[in-house]
Amino acid sequence: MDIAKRFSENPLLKPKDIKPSLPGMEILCLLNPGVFTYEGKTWLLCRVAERPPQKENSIQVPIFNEQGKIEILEFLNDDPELDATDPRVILYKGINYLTSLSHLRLLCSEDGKHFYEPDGYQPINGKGALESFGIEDCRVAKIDDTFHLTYTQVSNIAVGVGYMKTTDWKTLERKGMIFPPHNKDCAFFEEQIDNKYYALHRPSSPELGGNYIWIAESEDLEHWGNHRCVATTRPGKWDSVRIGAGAAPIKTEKGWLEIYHGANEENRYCLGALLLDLNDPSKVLARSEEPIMEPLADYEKTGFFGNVIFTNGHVLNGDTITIYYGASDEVICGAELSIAEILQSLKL
Ligand code: MAN
Repeated sequence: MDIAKRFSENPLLKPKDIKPSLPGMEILCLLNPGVFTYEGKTWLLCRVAERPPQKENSIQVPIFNEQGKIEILEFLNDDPELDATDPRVILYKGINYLTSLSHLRLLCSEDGKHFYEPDGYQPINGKGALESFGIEDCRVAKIDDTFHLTYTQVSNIAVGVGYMKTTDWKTLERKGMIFPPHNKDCAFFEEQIDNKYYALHRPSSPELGGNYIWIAESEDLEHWGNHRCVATTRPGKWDSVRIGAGAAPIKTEKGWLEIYHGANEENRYCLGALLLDLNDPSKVLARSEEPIMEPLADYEKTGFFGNVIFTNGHVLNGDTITIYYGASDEVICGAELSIAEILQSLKL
């Protein structure tokens, strides 16, 4: 059952609400923000997906070249070797290219509903060979006074998890890839358990296994080990093909509550919850049978890639979780969920 209370102001942000990062680019999608509070405001670290204006007979694909400059690749629509059936990714001569290039952009708000770009903060761009197709879907975990950013690094050779950290959002320390390919959807726990840091992550194992949520441990947040599988996909259910963690797990009396996304064969993305043991978070105590939120509103059902609700950020206030989410891979929306109601839906 969908138990989310959507903001009446949705969508809160659309591609046309912000400026492209460079002249000659257009914003195709504004989506999947990491969320944090800082200096009394709510902040979104948004994924901005850009591309050059398209031509009638060809697809223009932007990438970062070795010099860190944007270069445009062109694929003719009538080329028999081109497969452009997925709006997000094309296949040409056996190689995948993304149709847009994503960077991360900071927006903030006094009321959590009206967001604007503050002066003095730079967009965060991909850098180096492992980010030549951009950076995406950043989670922000706050531990002490440091913000830890875990995000998807995309390039022609890999999809993996990158890590950077900051205390002031003006200077970033880039730490490189912490979970090698194929991996994404990495969320750090915001406190240690038994003197160890933990992270949820989502490796993909195409031959045996699948797209499952895993957990790992670390002493320093950079080097990860003792990987264990926490949850698998469930045939015949709403989360039958791929699952991935959202933002940092929420500590409750009953356990760590993790809101995750699950997709089925139709690429319909819904949200559900996992409850993990407080002392051993590799142990699942309960899991949503049905989604707690699913694409129902028009802006969630149609858009760049319809029938998608994807969250990787929230703010907490007592029992209320305000999630920010990408709808139809195109716009950013907000909704409130009650922790008590989620726990009740897990039939504890
Ligand atoms: C998938 C989708 C896209 C994303 C790529 C690379 O194709 O999730 O939105 O850009 O993976 O991460």
